[in-house]
Amino acid sequence: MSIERTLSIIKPDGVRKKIIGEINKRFEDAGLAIVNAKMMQLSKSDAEGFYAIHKDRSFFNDLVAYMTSGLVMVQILEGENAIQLNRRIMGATNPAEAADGTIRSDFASSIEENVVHGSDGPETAKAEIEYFFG
Ligand code: IDP
Ligand code: MG
Repeated sequence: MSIERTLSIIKPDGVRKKIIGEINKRFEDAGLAIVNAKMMQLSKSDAEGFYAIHKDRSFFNDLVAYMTSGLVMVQILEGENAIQLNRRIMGATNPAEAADGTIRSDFASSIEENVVHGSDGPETAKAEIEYFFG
């Protein structure tokens, strides 16, 4: 284990639900520090580039429309084992499968509108932080 950084996004549904504070409290209570953050309105090309790995999936166009539907909070979380810890706090992609007490179990309305993004490994964390923070 080591001190890591990971990219977190509070997606447009999370911002609309006014749970930025609630979500960030969960990260901080778990020992993660928010070391950079910015509110953004993603453009279509921002969202397409960020989710390029999913470009051939049936849900890609819907995903881009959702991610550009309002402001997002893009942030860097830092701490011991931050990448996996953040994924654990978020819960599974599908809220129906997310463990009790996770963000997605508590707040997500569907497999698409699932409130938060988190990098899934060291390489994606590095690339995603670079994508938004240079
Ligand atoms: P993750 O966000 O848990 O890493 P991914 O499989 O990387 O999940 O998918 C990226 C995002 O695409 C999800 O968070 C969700 O918003 C959306 N998504 C994933 N699978 C589906 C699906 O089957 N239908 C609609 N949207 C999906
Ligand atoms: Mg993913």
